[in-house]
Amino acid sequence: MAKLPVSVDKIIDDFGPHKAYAPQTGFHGNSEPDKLVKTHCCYCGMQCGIKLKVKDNKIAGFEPWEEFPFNEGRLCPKGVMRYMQNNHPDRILSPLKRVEGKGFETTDWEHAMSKTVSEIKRIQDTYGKDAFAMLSGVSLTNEKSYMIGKFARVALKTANLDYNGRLCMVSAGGGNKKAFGLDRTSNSWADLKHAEVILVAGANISETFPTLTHYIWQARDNGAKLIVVDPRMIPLARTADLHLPIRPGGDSALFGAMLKIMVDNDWLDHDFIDNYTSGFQETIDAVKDYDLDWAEENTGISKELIYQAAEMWGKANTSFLLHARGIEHHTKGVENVLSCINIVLASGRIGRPYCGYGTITGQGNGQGGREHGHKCDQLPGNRDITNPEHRKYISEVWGIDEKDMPGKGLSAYEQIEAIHRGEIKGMISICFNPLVSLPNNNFVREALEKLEFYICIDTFLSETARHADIVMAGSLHEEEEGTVTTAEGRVVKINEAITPPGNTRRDGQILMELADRLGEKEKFAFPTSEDIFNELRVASKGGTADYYGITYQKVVDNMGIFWPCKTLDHPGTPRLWEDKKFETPDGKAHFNPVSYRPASEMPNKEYPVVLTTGRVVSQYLSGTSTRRIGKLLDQYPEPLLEIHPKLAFQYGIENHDLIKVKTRRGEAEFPAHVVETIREDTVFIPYHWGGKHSANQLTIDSLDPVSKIPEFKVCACQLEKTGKKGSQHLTETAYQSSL
Ligand SMILES: Nc1nc2c(c(=O)[nH]1)N[C@H]1C(S)=C(S)[C@@H](COP(=O)(O)OP(=O)(O)OC[C@H]3O[C@@H](n4cnc5c(=O)[nH]c(N)nc54)[C@H](O)[C@@H]3O)O[C@H]1N2
Ligand SMILES: Nc1nc2c(c(=O)[nH]1)N[C@H]1C(S)=C(S)[C@@H](COP(=O)(O)OP(=O)(O)OC[C@H]3O[C@@H](n4cnc5c(=O)[nH]c(N)nc54)[C@H](O)[C@@H]3O)O[C@H]1N2
Ligand code: SF4
Ligand SMILES: [Mo]
Repeated sequence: MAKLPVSVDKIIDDFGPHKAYAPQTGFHGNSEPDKLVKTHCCYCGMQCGIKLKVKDNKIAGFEPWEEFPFNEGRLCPKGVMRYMQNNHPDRILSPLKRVEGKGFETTDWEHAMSKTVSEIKRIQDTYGKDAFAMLSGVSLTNEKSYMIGKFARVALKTANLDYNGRLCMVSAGGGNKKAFGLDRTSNSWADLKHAEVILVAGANISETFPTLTHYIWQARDNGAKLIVVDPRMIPLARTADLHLPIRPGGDSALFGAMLKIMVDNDWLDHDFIDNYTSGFQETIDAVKDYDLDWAEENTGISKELIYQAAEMWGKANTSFLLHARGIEHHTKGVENVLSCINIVLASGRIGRPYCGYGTITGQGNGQGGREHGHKCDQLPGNRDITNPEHRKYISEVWGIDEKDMPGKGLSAYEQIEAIHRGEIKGMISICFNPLVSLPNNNFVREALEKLEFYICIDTFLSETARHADIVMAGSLHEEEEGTVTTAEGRVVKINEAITPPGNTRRDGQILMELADRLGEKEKFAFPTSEDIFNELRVASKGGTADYYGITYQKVVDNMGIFWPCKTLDHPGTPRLWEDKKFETPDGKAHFNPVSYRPASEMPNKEYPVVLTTGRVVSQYLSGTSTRRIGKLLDQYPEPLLEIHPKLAFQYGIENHDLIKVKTRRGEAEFPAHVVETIREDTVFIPYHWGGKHSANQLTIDSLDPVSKIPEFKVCACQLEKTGKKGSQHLTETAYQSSL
């Protein structure tokens, strides 16, 4: 059933060209609101508290929520603009159906639902249950994440459910589970303020978690030393004591070398290592040859800096190590994480005041969303779908026979490969824009067009939604009640500020109706979000991510509760492992030997430059929301190629010249941004744009063997100057580039 591609001109005719939107003056909330709703920002994992101003069932502005303990009213550029997505003229206000070769027409819910269910049944009857796959996302609440896990296994009865955290937190999750048996940052951010040394690896905190920067500044005021490991001199690095400008892909070599220096100088906590850890000897054996010459060669950092970093870290009394996607988006993402954990365990500085370690979770509910069972290998409470006891417990909670519980499914990118192989024929996605965010996205586009039937639940007609047969008009964060878990492990309450506009529906309602029509009405009869949460509490009970003792009332009364919280009278756990009992089978924290290996694609003569990708402060993920908000777009209208003046000189490139970047997957043009803040052998492109401005046309689709995360942070490229053009020229098209 080959499909004709949707004409993009037709889409623009139907819906009008996208307009970056700024509401009229007066709409910012100058008039008296009908109500102020305390909730949280819809974007990153900080989940800053915010008060939304509601007027006539529309979000009309915001006020700071100063009492909320994490951000105390502070917000970043995205947080203060987020309310503008709510009334955006591009919002999908009704379900849509694709008309072959033409574009989309509005349709009613009856058609959208009945067509979807008949196609699910047709595909599953013809090709088997697993031929229908599901992709979801962790901008969704805990309640929706939990319901999606249950929906895929109980209503769709497919093994093939995965989520966009696969592109985000899975390397950290894999490392944390191996080392600690539990996947959460060890201490709340409050402990950062009094740490003596803070090491930040591959996390551009001032741009990606701006409100967390305040905690680091407070620590600096208290005398903390700061070490930043990043190929770019990111804003945080400009005031750091040490900036280690690592060559992308070199982190496990750096942390291995630091561990060896700590051992050689006996900057170790022997009591902690002997009594509360296992695997130390094998781990130090693995790095015994990592001398400073070897380390300089494999990290691109001078020996002196490496030694100074090891000494600063090794001699500290209290410390906090933070990392994010810079070390995790690699084919050795899990190994990089473990190599960080090794230097934390060797120092013994964990499970104590002002001594912490953690990944900085990216998406709004990146933490909760990775606990409640919408990963392809996971069941609620961070249980394992292949573990017979875990399967039995969750089957009982769900009221199904254990033998009907599907097994482990394919991860996100593996699903795309399975579509190409003809094994997956139909798909439903919610809150995921894979066409912009998966690597090697020309291959992803071909896969989407191969699907016999594809349904997308979204709030905007994303690049991916344009390849759907049915688009269901879902709800924004502010349109459905629930909870999310912030990056520090605090479960907070999302409040419904307005009802979904036009002919849109709450995501939860859409999933429940689909489950009903698939014959599973009773198992999805949740009158309220709180009812879903109460089932989640039971499902998580006894798992490592235990939410049983958390209730909506407790969350509201305390402005958040840190999990684990096992009983109703327990106050929650801001600081883990104070008793030094870890969640591993032997109760010890595990060192893991890590041997450095290079990235899957290293530069060579033909492709001589390293390409790395990431974010800018004013745009969020695949940009569906932030590319539509005028003031955010003005700040950074189109993707620029960051390049060092020396490398630029080699190619005769000047600021704003157009540069063709070519990799083994594809090519694309970007205006040059010549800056001294990047390594001379590396270029950087932000990935928030689609179509011909998408960085992911270039990235490599090799995956970490354990976590299956793609190697977004390293591949090899060629550069060619193609024109001398001002960047302004591209602005209009960059916004509309949504093929
Ligand atoms: N403004 C904004 N904020 C966001 C988001 C957004 O899209 N926009 N997204 C949210 C989400 S989901 C996430 S996951 C987080 C991501 O937050 P971060 O991980 O901080 O963001 P990135 O820009 O992907 O990567 C961070 C840094 O890694 C560096 N880097 C690249 N390669 C390497 C390497 O090999 N080693 C090391 N040590 N560093 C390297 C890059 O130069 C970059 O500065 O941000 C969250 N916050
Ligand atoms: N090259 C490169 N690629 C990357 C990265 C990188 O650093 N470099 N980073 C990766 C990372 S860390 C991440 S997290 C991924 C993110 O990748 P995606 O998950 O694809 O990005 P989002 O933009 O969050 O896509 C979410 C979609 O859901 C919609 N949406 C948002 N909220 C809701 C909601 O409440 N309900 C419904 N129904 N829909 C909603 C949005 O409109 C959007 O279309 O990208 C990854 N891709
Ligand atoms: S730091 Fe994150 S949660 Fe806070 S306002 Fe900015 S985007 Fe929103
Ligand atoms: Mo992410």
